[in-house]
Amino acid sequence: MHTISQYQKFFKEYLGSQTIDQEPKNLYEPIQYILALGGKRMRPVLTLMTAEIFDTVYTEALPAAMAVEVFHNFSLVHDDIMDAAPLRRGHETVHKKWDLNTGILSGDAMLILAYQYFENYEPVIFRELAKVFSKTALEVCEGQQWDVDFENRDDVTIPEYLKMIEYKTAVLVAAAMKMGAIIAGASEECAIAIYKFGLYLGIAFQLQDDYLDAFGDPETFGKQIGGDIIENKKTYLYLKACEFSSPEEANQLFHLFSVQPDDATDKIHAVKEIFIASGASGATLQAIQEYTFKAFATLDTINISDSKKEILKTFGQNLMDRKV
Ligand code: DMA
Ligand code: MG
Ligand code: MG
Ligand code: MG
Repeated sequence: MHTISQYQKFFKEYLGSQTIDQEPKNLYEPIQYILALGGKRMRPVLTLMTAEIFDTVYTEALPAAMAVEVFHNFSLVHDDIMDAAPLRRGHETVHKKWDLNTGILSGDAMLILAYQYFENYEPVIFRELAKVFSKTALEVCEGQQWDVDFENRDDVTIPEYLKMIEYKTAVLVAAAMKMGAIIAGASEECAIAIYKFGLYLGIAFQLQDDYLDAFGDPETFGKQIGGDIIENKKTYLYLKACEFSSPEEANQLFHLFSVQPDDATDKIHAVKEIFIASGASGATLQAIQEYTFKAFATLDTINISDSKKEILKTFGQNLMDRKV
């Protein structure tokens, strides 16, 4: 087995070898731009890693890993439009650097491009990968729709929030792993178990994404701190703060989330104070741990060696400790 940084390196090389050199460049330039900016490459690394866990060389999984990453970037470009985000990976978002239409169309082009990578596989595997991909893509779109619908609702519950992040985020993490298992010819039972591991890990990942959106270090985070607060996102932090607050504090929070000031600095500051004072930030950190450990518990049901389980645990542990 390889290390996480080796997988990252393999994937970077593959991505570099796949430069899309096509005319016209109207859409390919923004696609190259967002893909080259990189990020953690968590999802493609999971595809490569899972293929090796089930005893196949990682190179077999490179096209599928690429499909996963290109799809992820489609969802990010659209997400940044939906979230009115100015920054991604420390750089201007695509719709800011170009314009709204370029954002929408280059995102859509990436969705198609992602699918084309499956043509590297023989028909039986192709069909299975395509099936997972379509299901996942539809679920991500559904989850993203809930996310924006929730901005305008004040009765969102924790189970609804968890379902929403399962759809918008966790299903892709899970699918990235399942694709690795499919390529390796793992049993149906193993593919289901690894999917479940990915779902829990993905939920922990999004909980932490929401936490870092408020409490991350602006120097390293690469996105605008407080973006979720500006957009009135009903995150775990917000929902727990409502649950734990006195009626007066909950009212204050409710009021803060019903205004859209030109300068959001004071709003962000006040909301973060409530997140901390109410115990919501602590509860979120605890939930991140809980879901990471739920992921680890599913490993007991998979018939792989202890050293391979350790590799997946290290991966989960690293995610839990991340700052970006
Ligand atoms: C994003 O949730 C989910 C998808 C499917 C891109 P988010 O808006 O919190 O993501 P980010 O913080 O990266 O903008
Ligand atoms: Mg979003
Ligand atoms: Mg966003
Ligand atoms: Mg976020």
